[in-house]
Amino acid sequence: MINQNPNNFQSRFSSKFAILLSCVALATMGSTVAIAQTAKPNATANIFNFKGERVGTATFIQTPLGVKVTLQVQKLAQGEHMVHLHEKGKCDAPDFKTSGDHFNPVDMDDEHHDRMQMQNKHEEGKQKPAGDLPNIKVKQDGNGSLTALLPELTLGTGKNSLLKQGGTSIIIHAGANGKSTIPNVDYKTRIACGIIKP
Ligand SMILES: [Cu+2]
Repeated sequence: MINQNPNNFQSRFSSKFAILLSCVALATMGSTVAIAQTAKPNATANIFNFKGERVGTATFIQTPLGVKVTLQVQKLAQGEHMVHLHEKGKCDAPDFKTSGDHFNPVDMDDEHHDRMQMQNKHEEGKQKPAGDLPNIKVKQDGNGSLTALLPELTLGTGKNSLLKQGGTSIIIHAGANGKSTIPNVDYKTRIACGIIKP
């Protein structure tokens, strides 16, 4: 609409109001697009022991606070087991060494990194790898479950993503805190592995 009389207050007012309204509309559209782009896919991992038997399932859900992990296991030895996300999406039996080291990307902005260091210290004052979960406690019947939030990780894009190039995996160890659940097997032994997939 062309304002033909610039001295007409009402007309000037309404065209300014129209511009304001379109700004609000554009801003609203912009944030809708941003929300759509940050909505991340979920992921799962089927976990197998060295014999190829399925011993667990993990699901991964993106939340605004990080990745929420739900782990359920069965047919495992009673006791506490360490659980970590490892840096490669490979699970070659029997030792699962192809899963690589602990997943610990360091691609964080400084503020976030400082906050994480305050929250996440090991006994020795060393920062815990971003993909370390709490130990899972397996009952006498071989079942166990656990949920945890991994605030430094994402299912989106970038180095911190569980779905990054080359993938990631979830590893269950034979024991925790220096104690093994299996006689004559070191507590650090990798006893089960699952590739994390979208
Ligand atoms: Cu591990």
